[in-house]
Amino acid sequence: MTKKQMALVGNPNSGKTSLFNELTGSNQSVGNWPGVTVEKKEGKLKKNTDIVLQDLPGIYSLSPYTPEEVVARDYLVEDNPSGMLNIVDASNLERNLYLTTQLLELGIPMILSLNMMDVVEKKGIRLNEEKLSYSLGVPVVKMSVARKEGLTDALVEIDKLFVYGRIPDFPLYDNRLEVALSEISELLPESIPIHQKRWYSIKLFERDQTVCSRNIMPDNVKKEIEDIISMTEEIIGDDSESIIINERYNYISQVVGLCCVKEMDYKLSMS
Ligand code: BGO
Repeated sequence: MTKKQMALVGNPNSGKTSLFNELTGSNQSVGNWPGVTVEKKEGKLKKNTDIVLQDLPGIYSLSPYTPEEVVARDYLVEDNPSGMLNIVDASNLERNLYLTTQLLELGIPMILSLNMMDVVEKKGIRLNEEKLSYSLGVPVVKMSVARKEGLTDALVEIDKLFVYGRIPDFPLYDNRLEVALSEISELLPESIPIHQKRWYSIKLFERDQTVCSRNIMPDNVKKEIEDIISMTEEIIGDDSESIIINERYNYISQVVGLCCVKEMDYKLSMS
C-alpha cells in the first residue's frame, strides 16, 4: 500500500523536532537530501503507520537563499505531499505567521499547530484558535509539546485531512497587487497546475531567481510579465520584493489583531 506523505514544516525553534519525535517515536529514518548536507528525516506516525511524516528543515521563508529553504520548497512544490502540518511558536505568532502566509500559497491542505501554548498562557495572552482558523481557512490545533498537550487533537486533524482535506484559500493583498498577480497568473503556461498558479505568480512577481531561470515561458511572455511588475512597482512606489513582504505583514497584523488579546488589555476594556 502506498504511504501517505505529510510534511512537517515550521520556523527553527518552533518545537518541530520535539513534535516529530512525539508523533513518530522510533519509526524514523535519517539521511541527507540529495546533493546537500541538509539532514533528511522521515518517520511513520506511531498511531497510523500508513502516514509518513516528512520533517522539513526549519526555515523562516520559502525564498531560494539557503540550502534549507531550497530543500523545503522543492519538496513542497515538486513532491506533492498530501498535506502539511505547519507548526508555529504561538508565543511569537506574528513572526511565525510570515512563513505560514507563504505555505498557504502552495495549494496544499494544511493544519496549523499552535505550539508553546504554555508560554502563551504564562505571557497572559488569549489566543482565539477558532477566529484564527476562520481567518486563515485552515484547521488550528493548540498544543504544548513540552507538556504533551494537544497531540491527540493534531492526530485527529491529520486523519481528517486525508479524508476531507481541502486546498486553503490564499491570503488576498492590496488590490493593485492583486490585479498584477492575476494578470501574471493568466500568462502562466498550462503545464503549471491550477493549485500552484498563485505560488508561481508571486514568485515571478518577486523575480525569484530560481523560478525565473527555469525557462517555463517564451521570451515575449517574460517581457510582458516584467512590464506588469515594473508598472506595479511604479504605481505602489516600492520594489516588487518589498511590496510582497509589506503585504504579508499587513495581512498578518490584521489576523493577529483579530485573534489575539493580551489579558491586561482585556481586563482594561472590561473595567
Ligand atoms: C530546548 N513549550 C515549551 N515551553 N518549550 C517547548 C515546547 C513547548 O510546547 N515545544 C518545544 N519546546 P525543538 P525545532 C531547551 O531544547 O523541538 C522547546 O528547532 C534547551 N535545550 O524543548 O528543538 C524544546 O526543531 C535548554 O528546548 O525545535 C527546545 O523547531 C533549555 O523548544 C526548544 C530550554 O524545540 C526548541 C530548552 C538544551
